[in-house]
Amino acid sequence: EYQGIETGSGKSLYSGTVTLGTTLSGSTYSLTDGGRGGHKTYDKARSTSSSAGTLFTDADDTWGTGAASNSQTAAVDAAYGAQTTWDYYKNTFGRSGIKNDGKAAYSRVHYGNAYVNAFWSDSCFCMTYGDGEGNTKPLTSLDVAGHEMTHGVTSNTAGLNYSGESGGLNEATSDIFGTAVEFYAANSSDPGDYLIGEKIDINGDGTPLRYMDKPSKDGNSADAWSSSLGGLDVHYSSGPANHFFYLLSEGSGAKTINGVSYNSPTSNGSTVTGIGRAKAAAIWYKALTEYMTSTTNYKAARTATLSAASALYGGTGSTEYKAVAAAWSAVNVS
Ligand code: ASN
Ligand code: ZN
Ligand code: CA
Repeated sequence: EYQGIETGSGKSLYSGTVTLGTTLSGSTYSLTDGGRGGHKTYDKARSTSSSAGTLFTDADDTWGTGAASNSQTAAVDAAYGAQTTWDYYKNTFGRSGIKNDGKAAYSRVHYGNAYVNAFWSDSCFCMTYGDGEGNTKPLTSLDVAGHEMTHGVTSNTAGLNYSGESGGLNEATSDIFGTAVEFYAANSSDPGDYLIGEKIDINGDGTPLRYMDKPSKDGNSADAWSSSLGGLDVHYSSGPANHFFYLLSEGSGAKTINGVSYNSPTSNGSTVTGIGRAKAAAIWYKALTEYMTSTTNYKAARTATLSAASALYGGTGSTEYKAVAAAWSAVNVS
C-alpha cells in the first residue's frame, strides 16, 4: 500500500492537456491536490443538493478525454483552474490560499442539469460549476475558476458588500484576478485576454460574457461611473473598474494582445498610458487586502488604489501613481 502526493495528467475541455496535483491512497488516485492545501474536486452528478458530492477517483492517474461527454473532463478543467489560481496568488503575492492560511477550498462539477452558472459560496467554502446548455459547455474555464475563487479572497479580505457600488467593485475584483490568472497560466489553448468567459459560450454566438477594454460592448455594462451606477446589477456596475484595470494595464486606444484586438475609449477624451498588467494587479491586490472595506464605493476605490500605488511605487510624483489617477479620470471617477 502506498500513499502520497502525485502528479497526474488530464485532458481538459478548454486548456488542452494539463498536469494535475493528485493523491494516491492504496491503489486509487483521487483529485486531491496535496501540494496546494489538499484541494478536492467532487462530482455532483447533476444533483443540486448541498452535499459536496463524490470525490473523483481514478485507477491510472490519467483523467478526462477532452470531451464534455466524459464525466472527468469538467473535473480536469475545474482542478486545473483551482491549482492555477492557487499558484497565481502564492507565486505573485505570497498568498497561501483564499484565507492565506494554507488551507484549500473545494470544487464541485456537474451541478444540476444543464445549469448555466458557476458560483462561489462562503458557507461551504467551495466553488460550484454547472454543465451549461445541453450539458455540453461546463462553466469550468480558467477565467471563470479564477473569478469564482477570487470571490472567496474578496470575502476574506475587503469583504466588499455584494450590492450597489461595492458590489460592482466585488465583481470587478473577480474579473480582474480571473483575467490575471489566465495571463499567468500562459496556456496555449487559452492564452490571456481581457474578455471574461470567452470559452464557455453562454451567449451561444461565440461572444464573451464581458469585455474589460470597453465594458459596454456586452450591451449592459457601464464604461464609466455615473450617479446611477449603483442601481445596476453588480455584473454590470463592475464595468468602470474593469475598464480602469484595462486602461491602467494597457492604456487607451487600439492594441492587439495574443491575437485579440481591443480599442479602449476614455470618457474624458484623454490618452492613458498603461503601466503593465503586473503592476496594475499588484496595486489592485494591495488596495483590496489593505485599504478597501465592505462599504468601499468607486470614489473610495480610487483613494485605495492611489494609496496602494504610493506605497508600492512612490507618491504623487511616481509614474504609477499618476497612471492610477489618469485611469480613474478616464472612467469618470475623481
Ligand atoms: N457567476 C456568478 C458570479 O460569480 C454567479 C452569481 O452571480 N451568483 O458572480
Ligand atoms: Zn462573480
Ligand atoms: Ca478570458
